[in-house]
Amino acid sequence: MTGYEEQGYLYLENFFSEAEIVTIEKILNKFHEKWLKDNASYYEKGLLNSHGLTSGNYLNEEEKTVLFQFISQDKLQEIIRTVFSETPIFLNTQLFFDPKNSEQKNYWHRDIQYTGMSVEEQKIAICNQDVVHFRIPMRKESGIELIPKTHREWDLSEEFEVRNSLNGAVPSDGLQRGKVIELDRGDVLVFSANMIHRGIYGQNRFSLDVLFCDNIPQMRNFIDSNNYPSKEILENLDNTELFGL
Ligand SMILES: O=C(O)CCC(=O)C(=O)O
Repeated sequence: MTGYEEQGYLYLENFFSEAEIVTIEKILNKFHEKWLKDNASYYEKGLLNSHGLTSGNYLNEEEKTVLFQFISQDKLQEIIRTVFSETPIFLNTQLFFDPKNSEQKNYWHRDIQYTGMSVEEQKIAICNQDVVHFRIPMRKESGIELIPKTHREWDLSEEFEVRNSLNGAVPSDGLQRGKVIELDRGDVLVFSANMIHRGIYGQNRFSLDVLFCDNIPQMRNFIDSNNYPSKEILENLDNTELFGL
């Protein structure tokens, strides 16, 4: 399980058993059904993810406990220890699905480009802070296309133009250094949100992303404590330092 620091991602095939996936799948389905009902207009307009599965009232305490037990389980801790040099902190959960319109284009980006930091600040920040996605697909999907090593390295000019729509480029243009990682049920893709990446839509994808980040003040500002486990739920979890705000 090595290579994250150099490449910016780890692909672990067949990491979860069918039984482990089934346990969370029914909870994710329930959340998604309720979310779709309440967010139909956003879905119509092109939204392709939801977040905050562990906050709000779509799931009950028991379901949230199961999700948190999944998130904080020892098996994932092993990956976390190889990815982060110090214990990170839980950030949030997301669900990724296909856009309603199958013609909708995907978009290359770094998550950090949406934080309001200047480009110069972003160049520095990718070298000393990280948000890491653990993508856990419920179905076979076309996965994520990413540019290895860009979690710590800045763009080539072509890449910068594409993700920022400059000089006639658009964010869905192909990029030469892109590497597609296809995923199947049971696999995990761990990747840095610092990287230049895009989702590949299709195959009715349905993936849970669990996000962790460095436990540093700049990152803690992005944490919404509503997503965190209650005192009662915490008593049923191991590795509670992940939730130690
Ligand atoms: O899967 C997708 O559509 C995009 C994923 C992504 O960009 C992200 O997780 O930051």
